[in-house]
Amino acid sequence: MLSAAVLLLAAGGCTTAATTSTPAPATASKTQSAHSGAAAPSSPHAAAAAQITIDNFAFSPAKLTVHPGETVTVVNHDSATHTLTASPGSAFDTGPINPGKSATFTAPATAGVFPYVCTIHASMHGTLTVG
Ligand SMILES: [Cu+2]
Repeated sequence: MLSAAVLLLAAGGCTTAATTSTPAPATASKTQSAHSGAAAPSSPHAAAAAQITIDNFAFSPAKLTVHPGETVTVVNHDSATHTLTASPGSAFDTGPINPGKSATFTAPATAGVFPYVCTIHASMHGTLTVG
């Protein structure tokens, strides 16, 4: 009994001594909060929003799959004006995007495959898949 108490005390003393070098636990709790702050891995995911770039009179990627109703950003890197227009059909249309500018459109709410073109340059086309 007594020896057990002594052992406990000794153990307690030991632990206390270790804890007295406080910087370790403090750092640990800081690391934890930093962790929970960085525990928003959804932000990098959200940053990977749907985007189509126009470069050298071509859509990139020419085939893109998005979620229904997702916002798609179209960036025009060319020195010419382009559009991204559903064709056939009228599911979406950015209208003219001036050189160096960007525009957004909302993907159709229903799943399907939607070919699109640039109404200014017939050679430019791509496919938006909603699924
Ligand atoms: Cu064009």
